Amino acid sequence: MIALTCPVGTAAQQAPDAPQANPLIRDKFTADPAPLVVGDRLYLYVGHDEAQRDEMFNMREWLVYSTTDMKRWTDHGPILKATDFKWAKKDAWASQAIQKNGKFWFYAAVEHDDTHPGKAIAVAVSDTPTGPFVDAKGAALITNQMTPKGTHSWEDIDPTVFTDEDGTTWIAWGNRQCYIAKLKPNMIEIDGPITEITPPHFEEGPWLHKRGPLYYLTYASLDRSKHRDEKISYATAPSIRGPWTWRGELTGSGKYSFTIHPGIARFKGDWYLFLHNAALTIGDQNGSIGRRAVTVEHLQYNADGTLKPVVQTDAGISAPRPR
Ligand code: FUB
Repeated sequence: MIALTCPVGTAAQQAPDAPQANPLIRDKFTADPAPLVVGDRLYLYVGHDEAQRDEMFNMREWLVYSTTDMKRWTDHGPILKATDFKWAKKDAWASQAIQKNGKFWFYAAVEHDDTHPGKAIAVAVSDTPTGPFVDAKGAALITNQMTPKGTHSWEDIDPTVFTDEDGTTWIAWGNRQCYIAKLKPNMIEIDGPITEITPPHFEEGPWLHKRGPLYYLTYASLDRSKHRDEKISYATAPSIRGPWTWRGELTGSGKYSFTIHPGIARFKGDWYLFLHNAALTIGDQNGSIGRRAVTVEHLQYNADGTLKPVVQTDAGISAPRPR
């Protein structure tokens, strides 16, 4: 484990020097940020973008970073490869980790082998947030075949996990269709039916969280009739079971990026929205669809629980929290 003064990496001259400025990680391309708060530390799980030239995605592993002050980040290195799941072929796509029963459970999208063609959701487990993580099930938790209504093979991606006040953990996921199901207490099996909850313009990257009495489903959205690139939208509900009310767009698109991906956390009393864009250049490699960079912005609520629109900036949280 190497302690680094953040932003992590060698290309810090590309953006404002403030330690909290965007992008957060500058020596590697990273995407699909998923924060997890454990005690006084925030862990940030990301996919490692390694696309060469005009390759679309080349993502082989997940990385984790952590911070105690949102200024200095520690690089804990890779925690797992897609091929550590013996039944998976490739594609370390979006993930989220959660703590339960004294263990850390890591849910992630991968490409299944030919026994279950299409994308699938894997679950790994560790005694610590930084690993080592191992396949917790020896098989996919969710396969493309479990959601037969879907129209394409990459429908079962982007898991988000959330434990409700009664102790039940829920998993939501999807691309074009958004699904939700309960997890059994063992965290490696679905409990009961898979329900579709697709909100308007849902594309991918759902993120579940709760504040006060309201549940939030935040996601990458794409109104294909109007826009070329994804934005972030959200819905709220009085219960994890819904009904979900669409609240519209939360952000614009990530700079130069077709995709965007929300990850939300409350840390030391403040709320944060993690995202990615494609504005980072490393050496002669520019940002692109498969070379993204994670960022963070302040997240603010209105008195009625709706979210204030978030403007993506280079300054990020080095700028004062808006009031
Ligand atoms: O990073 C690969 C895929 O792109 C993710 O699974 C999606 O959310 C999108 O960011």
